[in-house]
Amino acid sequence: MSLLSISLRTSGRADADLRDHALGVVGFDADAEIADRCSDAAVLPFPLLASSLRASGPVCEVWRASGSVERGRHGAIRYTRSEAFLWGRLVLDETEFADDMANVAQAAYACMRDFVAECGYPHLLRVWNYFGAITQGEGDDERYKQFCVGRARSFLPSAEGFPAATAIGFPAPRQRFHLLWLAGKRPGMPIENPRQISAYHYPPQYGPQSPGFARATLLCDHGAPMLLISGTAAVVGHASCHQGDLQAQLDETARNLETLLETARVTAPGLPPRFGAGSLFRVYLRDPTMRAVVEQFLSARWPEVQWTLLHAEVCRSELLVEMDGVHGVELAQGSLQPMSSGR
Ligand code: 3EB
Repeated sequence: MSLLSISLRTSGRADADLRDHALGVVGFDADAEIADRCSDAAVLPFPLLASSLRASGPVCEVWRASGSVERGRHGAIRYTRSEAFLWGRLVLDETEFADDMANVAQAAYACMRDFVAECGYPHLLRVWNYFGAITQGEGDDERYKQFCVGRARSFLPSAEGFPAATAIGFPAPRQRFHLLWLAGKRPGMPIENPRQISAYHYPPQYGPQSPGFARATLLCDHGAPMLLISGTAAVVGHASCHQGDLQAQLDETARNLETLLETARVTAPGLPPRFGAGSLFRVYLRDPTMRAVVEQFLSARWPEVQWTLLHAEVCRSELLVEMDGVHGVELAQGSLQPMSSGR
């Protein structure tokens, strides 16, 4: 049994039970319902374009850990912890940092780094970075590049390496900076993709500071193996491919994801060989009018996968789509059942 289970559900099904058992709940857009039912839910301001649930209303991801959980606050951080994992988040107002993205990232990462060390979950496994206007600014002043600079000031790789990560822009011009993470008492194992140069080795044309993340984190001493997959796009080597061609970028992204899974299975043959019911993806799409193309792609390539499709901006302006997610998710009875009593 894996110690984490993750599922997608309509917000209406996420009831008060979540308060006691969920490690993290992630809602999208202005999901008043989930915010109301579960005051600890992280609601990310990405418009939800569609989901594998084909529900008309809002949906949320529910991350559950085995055993009981405890919630708390530490300064600006809100966290939930279980025996093995710490789920945390932090939202900073950019105006308090003179709108300097490097300073925002530096402050957020210092906070996260100190907190996970202090509270005994020193191994960062997965990090999500979300902020507005991600490609705004010229040359090395571009906000994503400045984010990489600030992150690196507060964050060195640990003995095992970098965590898996996502850095994606809200489609609105400027929002607060959201940092979310999963940390563990025990380390995960970073996995790289042989089709791609490691991001931390990207050449300087992508910014003065190469991005500090691994392509995935493999959890294998936590029960059944699980793969936490970083934001993945149509990048081969270090170059963006298929400019202006969404279908080709989707294909290339899928090849990257499948190669990553193949690579992880060398170490963890117990991971299911294909993306399917035990996989959950977030798909970030730059142009919301193209959503049908993505929906069609997902249902043809991975009909069983659970997904949300979000309107968002990828950190290189030529990239039209990016995906991240988890694979090897527990499909025990219960994770497929609604949490409230009635169906
Ligand atoms: C890429 O492959 C796309 O800076 O944390 C993906 C995942 C990307 C994480 C990050 C950036 C980050 O380089 C961009």
